[in-house]
Amino acid sequence: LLVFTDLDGSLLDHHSYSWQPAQEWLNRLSAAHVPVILTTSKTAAEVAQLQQQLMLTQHPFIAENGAMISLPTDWPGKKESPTGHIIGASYEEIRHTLITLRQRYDFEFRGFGDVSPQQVVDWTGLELADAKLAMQREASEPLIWFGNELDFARFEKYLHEENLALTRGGRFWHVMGKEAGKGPAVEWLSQQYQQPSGKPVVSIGLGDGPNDIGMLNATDYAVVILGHHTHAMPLEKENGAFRTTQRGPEGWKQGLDHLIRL
Ligand code: 2M8
Ligand code: MG
Ligand code: MG
Repeated sequence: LLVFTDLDGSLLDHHSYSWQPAQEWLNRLSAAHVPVILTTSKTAAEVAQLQQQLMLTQHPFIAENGAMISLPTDWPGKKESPTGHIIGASYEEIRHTLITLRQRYDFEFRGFGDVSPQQVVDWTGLELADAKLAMQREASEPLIWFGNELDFARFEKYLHEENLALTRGGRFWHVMGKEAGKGPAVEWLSQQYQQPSGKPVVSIGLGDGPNDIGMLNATDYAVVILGHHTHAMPLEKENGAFRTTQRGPEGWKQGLDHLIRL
């Protein structure tokens, strides 16, 4: 069994970033040696800290919405990792494209690269030190769009022409390379866990937002956690999907209570 989980609004509470209601399940999964693979739009710097706090450092993680896969140092299949660390465009390339498009078309948005750590604190409710970790971007840029819908459609089209894509997180739009995403990252990592014996690996995905749909489609079982947004969460296969009535870590617990009977 493998567990892929989103953080914000899923394992972590949308406002307090606490995972307390999920702790009991984390203990059980750890005792059963089930890898819990953090799959998030957060940066590697943020995830490294959370992995320590959650006692998950022995497992790989997926950061920046799938634009970054990090493997533990003793990972056996390391050589086969896709194009190194970053998938798609680098943060510098993304920022360059964003600034060029804004100068050319007067698009109204602000990304993490445009603002102070205090502004990120105000947007997210993170502690200042954590906001600074969230600003250590390597392969994706979160942004807030202030313009109109028509301009947004043009923005998206121009990003596509530059091989960039947009996905929706809990608070922000995220810009990253077209080929990056939680779905492809989960598929790649799941394959790494395939036993040479051919014994199938069963996976569970838990997520609350539109940026989690790829991950939820790529796992055998999906827990759609009730989100703080109004976006639809259509999945390819509705069988095998459980939709929680609780939010954040309470919903996370509810999902595993439903799927796993110990
Ligand atoms: C950003 O990501 C969340 C995830 O859903 C969002 O879009 O609301 C990221 O930039 C992440 O690095 C940061 O920790 C988080 C804080 O809420 O916001
Ligand atoms: Mg989320
Ligand atoms: Mg997320």
